[in-house]
Amino acid sequence: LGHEIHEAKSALGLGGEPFGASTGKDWFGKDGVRIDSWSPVDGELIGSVSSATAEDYERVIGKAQEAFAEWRLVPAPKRGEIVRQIGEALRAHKEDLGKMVSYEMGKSLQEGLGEVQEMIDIADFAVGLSRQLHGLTMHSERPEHRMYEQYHPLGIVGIISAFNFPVAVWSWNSFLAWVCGDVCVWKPSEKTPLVAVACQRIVSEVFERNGVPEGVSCLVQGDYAVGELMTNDKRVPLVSATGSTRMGKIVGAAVGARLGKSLLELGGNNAMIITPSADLAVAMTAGVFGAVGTAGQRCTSTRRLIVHESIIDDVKERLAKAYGQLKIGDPLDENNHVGPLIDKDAVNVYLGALSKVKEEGGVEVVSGGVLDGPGFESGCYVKPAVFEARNDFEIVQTETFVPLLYLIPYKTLDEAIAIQNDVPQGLSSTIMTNDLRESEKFLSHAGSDCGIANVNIGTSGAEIGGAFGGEKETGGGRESGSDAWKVYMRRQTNTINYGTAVPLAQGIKFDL
Ligand code: UN1
Repeated sequence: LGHEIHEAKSALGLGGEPFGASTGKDWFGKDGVRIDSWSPVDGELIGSVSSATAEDYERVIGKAQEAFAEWRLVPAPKRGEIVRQIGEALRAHKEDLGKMVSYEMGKSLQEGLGEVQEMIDIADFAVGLSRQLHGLTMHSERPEHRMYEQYHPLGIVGIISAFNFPVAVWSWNSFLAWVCGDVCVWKPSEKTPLVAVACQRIVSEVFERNGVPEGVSCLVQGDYAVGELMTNDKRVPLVSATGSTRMGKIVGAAVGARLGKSLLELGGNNAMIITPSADLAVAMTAGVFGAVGTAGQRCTSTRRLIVHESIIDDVKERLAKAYGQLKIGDPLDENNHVGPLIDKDAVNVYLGALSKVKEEGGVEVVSGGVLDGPGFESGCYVKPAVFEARNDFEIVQTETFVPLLYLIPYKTLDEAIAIQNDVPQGLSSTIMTNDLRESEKFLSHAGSDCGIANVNIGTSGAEIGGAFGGEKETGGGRESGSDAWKVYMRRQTNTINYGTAVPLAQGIKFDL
């Protein structure tokens, strides 16, 4: 493992000391507090960066402002061509970057590679989009007048990303923002600073080769304090933040106080309804992957199974059997299904949740626990657990970012939908059914209240082509596919008079 990681690190240019801030090929900021990156896989120190200081941040914003003045003048399809080359560079680095994501964050190698694939896919999507930043035209009510709308670049986009998708979430934002003509300042999670350095190096090389100005892609390392510089900064018209609802409320309030725009992707409490007509083999594969994949650390992870009472015993048996077959261990070993949690703090959160669900009256279906011994030296490996619970338990209402699944019985579909919706969050949801009436009701305006509602597939694993995001405490933002690009641009309505008279709207007369 040591050797492979060493090779990936040097291929990604992570050999030297990466400083705390970058505006492209220019790296600086070595005076801030040191951030060490420890791998949850084996507990080894991977490397360190410095936090960007307020001075570093100012230097970054200065460069970003200068860069924006130039970048917005580059025709959108030409900007798309640069993003196309970034996609190519990511293809070339897919193995190494995927491996580093897996090693620094702890997700399985397959998922690490999948995350880089999502970046490649969004690059392709952005290239097409660069020729389709359409506005509408409309008919003016006045003679010899033309009316239309256009989308202009917005300026500096601040991106605050989380540890669980340490590179893909940045790409969903930045690749779209770049074709839209914006420049980006990225504050990655302080738990995964090195894969961010790798990405910044990859894009900087492409930018440099194409003569793109320094400052179109910027990186500032650090914790919430660096994020705060951005959220309070009027020079940053849009802040896109992914993370906990707690964080999102702070970011949303700060950006809102200066009437800036925020795009929030916050917690989920995603449920799968399993009806009597469900194909249980499909439901089990989708449900178990949703609950234990990425060790339960996706915002789309399945946290609740809402199961019809007539099949709940069957589901329990199948779950116990499936969980019994899970292999937990080194995520870089393709035989394992479940890797470690991100760090020991997360392990404590997991333990706290286990005691809390028991205290509230949850009944154990599959028991949990922390693993120790050879292979588990990092102390971050835990057993995915399942409890029968009630939806109104405090712990069930909370997003706990660990592989802990709650089973909740129901009698009628209306009750199941009410349970599904009765949580503060509204990200992803799904129903397992072969009954058309049930699936249509679930997808109707009286059905799921989430930003994502599926039938016969899991809650996690959304494709980049759709708009991604959710309602209620999930924050309301949409990113990635569909028309999510519009948030990265400012809309302008234009009316042009090509006649010689000045007819007023609404039929008003004003003669001089
Ligand atoms: C996240 O967990 O922050 O749907 C995003 C999925 C991924 C995205 C998850 N495509 O699981």
